[in-house]
Amino acid sequence: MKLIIQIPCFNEEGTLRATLDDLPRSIKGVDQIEYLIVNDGSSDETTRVARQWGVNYIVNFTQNKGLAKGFMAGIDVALENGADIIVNTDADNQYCGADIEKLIKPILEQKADIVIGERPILEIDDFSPIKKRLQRIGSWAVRQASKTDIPDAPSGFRAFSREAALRLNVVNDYTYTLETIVQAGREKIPIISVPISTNPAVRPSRLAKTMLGYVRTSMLTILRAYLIYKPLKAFLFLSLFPTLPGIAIWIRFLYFFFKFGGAGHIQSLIFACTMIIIGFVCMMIGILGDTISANRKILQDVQYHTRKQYYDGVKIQKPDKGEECRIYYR
Ligand SMILES: Nc1nc2c(ncn2[C@@H]2O[C@H](COP(=O)(O)OP(=O)(O)O)[C@@H](O)[C@H]2O)c(=O)[nH]1
Ligand SMILES: [Mg+2]
Repeated sequence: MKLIIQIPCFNEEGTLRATLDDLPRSIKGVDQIEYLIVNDGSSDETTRVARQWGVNYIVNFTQNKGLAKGFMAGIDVALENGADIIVNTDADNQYCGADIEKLIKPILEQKADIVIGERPILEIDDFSPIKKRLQRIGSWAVRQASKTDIPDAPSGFRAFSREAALRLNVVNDYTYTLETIVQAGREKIPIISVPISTNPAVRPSRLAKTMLGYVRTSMLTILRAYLIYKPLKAFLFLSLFPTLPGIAIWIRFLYFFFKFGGAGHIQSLIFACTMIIIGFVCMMIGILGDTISANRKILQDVQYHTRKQYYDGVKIQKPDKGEECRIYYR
């Protein structure tokens, strides 16, 4: 059983060493632990710190591509190097290395394929009351979109089984955290949550530079993830808003037409027809989205089998050369 712990980094020379030092060197039930960092175009000494510490893999982006792309690139390299379990943690030492054992336990016991670390949000002093409330609302929205019961959706402390990692798909550029939960819930990948502890913050958040920007991007990400999985339901619901009033006004027009011999109310008729047409277009978009979504399921299945064949193949072919650090340029 091989565990690869990956850390996405963007200019983390200040905190990376402490984060790496805190990671476990051995865990019961795991034969081998390796360490991977994704350097997302940092302009500081992140890579040097990682090499000096002795990480096994560095995925290097020459320019900044965002957390979601960094996360997926790390997953690819971990799969290629034979990870049976992949843990993601943050470079600012927010999470406790000792909790990794708790995080991977449900995977070792085959009770889940994805495990999310649940932070004690209400007890974190560094989070303002408004941030705590927004986190609660955001996690609620993800639970609705994903039909899961995950309490802390934006948590970056998570474990994935190899099987779950082979199925992961992230299309937005901003963050992987929300979309992966929606995917797991909608595709019935077993996902659970375990309580974890956190360390005090050492620097301001890089991802949530402004609260408003963070909320807007998160909401768009959740909405987009939901639309990918449930376009028909979403657009049928949306189509009710113009269609129902349109039909009501149209019936009113018919009433006057037959009762008073057809004079007047032309504006009402035009308005009613416009509303009904808008509703119809919405419905058609839903049907189109649904067909595209069926296509996506087939593509995803093909992608899963291709990935499985490829990564399981290279895993067997690549003997451990005992190199101290493999660097991947992406
Ligand atoms: N790959 C990548 N990682 C990033 C980027 N911005 C932040 N991160 C990493 O994402 C993790 C979480 O970032 P942080 O600022 O602590 O966000 P927060 O704790 O969610 O508020 C850290 O490991 C960062 O280094 C980015 O642009 N690209
Ligand atoms: Mg952080």
